[in-house]
Amino acid sequence: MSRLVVVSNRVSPIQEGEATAGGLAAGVLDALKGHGGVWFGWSGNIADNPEPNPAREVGPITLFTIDLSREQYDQYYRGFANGTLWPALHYQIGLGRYDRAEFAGYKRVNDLFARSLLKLIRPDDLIWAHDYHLLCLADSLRAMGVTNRLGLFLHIPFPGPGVFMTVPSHAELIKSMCQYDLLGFQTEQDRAAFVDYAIRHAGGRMVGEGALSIYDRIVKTGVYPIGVHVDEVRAQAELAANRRVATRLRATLLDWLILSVDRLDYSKGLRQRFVAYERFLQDYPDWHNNTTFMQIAPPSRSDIETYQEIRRELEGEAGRINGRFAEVDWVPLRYLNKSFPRNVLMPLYAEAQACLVTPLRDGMNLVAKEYVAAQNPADPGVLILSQFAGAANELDAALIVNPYDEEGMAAAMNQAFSMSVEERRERHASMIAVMKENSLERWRERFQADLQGESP
Ligand code: ADQ
Repeated sequence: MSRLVVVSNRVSPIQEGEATAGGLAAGVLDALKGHGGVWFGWSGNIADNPEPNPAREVGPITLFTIDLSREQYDQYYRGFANGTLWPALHYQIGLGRYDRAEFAGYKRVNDLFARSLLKLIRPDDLIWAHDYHLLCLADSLRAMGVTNRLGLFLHIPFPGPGVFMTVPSHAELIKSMCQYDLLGFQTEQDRAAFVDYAIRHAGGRMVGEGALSIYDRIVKTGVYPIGVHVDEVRAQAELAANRRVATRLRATLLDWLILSVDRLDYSKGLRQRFVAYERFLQDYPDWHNNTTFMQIAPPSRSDIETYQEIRRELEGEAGRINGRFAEVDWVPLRYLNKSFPRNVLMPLYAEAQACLVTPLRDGMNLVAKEYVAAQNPADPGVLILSQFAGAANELDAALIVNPYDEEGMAAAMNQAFSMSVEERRERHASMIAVMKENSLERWRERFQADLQGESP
């Protein structure tokens, strides 16, 4: 079996034996733990004269990191990746910007990653890159003569060509992406959108299941919905040692808790969700004095202006809604700008009778899956899920809502609280079955096997 080399923007600061973070980090660590391998990426540090950091061994995994200069960080990370690609790929074209110098800086950092990798890789290594930060990495590696199998998994959506083409460098990006051997997407909609662009605008043609002939090469495309460790999440949610914060929370609550957990990001639909909760309080007054909506949303990317704006806006909305409805003994909305460790978060999920996961767009959304996995199967809570989260393709037994429809979301909250235990159990069992099928193990096994050129 070939050695696996994982490349992602950030390498998580992991320690052996420590509970790991969600999503990408957990999946990558799983993949590397089995047979060992290398994980390469940015350290998260900004330095005046960036140098590669000494390698670090964590069990069978070797971590290599590099620092970035302020200019590299500004152009690559803050600029093109998060100022241009993130909004465009989430269909938020009004929030994006484009600057040629930032795109050039993005390509230079992809080149820098490639040059650093060149010193680490062996001829038969499998190289698995992650996400929108590294769309041009394969192009850089090929230009340096690398012939290894190269795969990219895109964690976020890929939009229809009409939206993607609003990024002025769209043609160059697609050409670079086609230097990978395998392109993995979260949903069929994302894969189909990429293929649509490739065929209609880049001269590609299908030559087999998911395979494109394009730019004189064959590129495979596939759908790999990322999952969670279902049993591990439930075990964490139940563990008495993890439940201290959840128990404190319960002691302060009235009867009903609706929970939302997100990074503070405009793609997550937080403003629309706050307004929908206000609508729920307005249209269904029976739930006054016994319901709490708790939004956990630690700031992210707070040095980008659009992120500062959404933060200001939400603080205003939370104050306004509480001002309108609160009583001396009832605060309807609690807004927490902080993050919780996973072992604390899982019991909080288990405490909530409903979870609102209503992004305007999301590649997958692991909070939705973690919430379902954390529930007690005998008395599970209800997931209210946006139709625009990748997770809605699998979790169709959730209450599916349109995040732009505040009345519809308010009605779903009312329905969740009024649902019989039989119906809640039935919906929950159906979602657990799908999630066990599409587990995190299966995600990485399938991607790795396809990259290697074998079926699992
Ligand atoms: P994110 O946009 O970060 O990830 P999401 O999948 O919801 O979104 O969350 C990733 C992880 O972060 C989860 O495991 C969650 O528990 C944790 N997390 C989120 N908010 C938190 C909070 N407030 N406190 C503590 N932990 C929190 C990107 C894509 C998603 C895709 C993932 C994985 O945007 O669509 O599902 O990658 O592919």
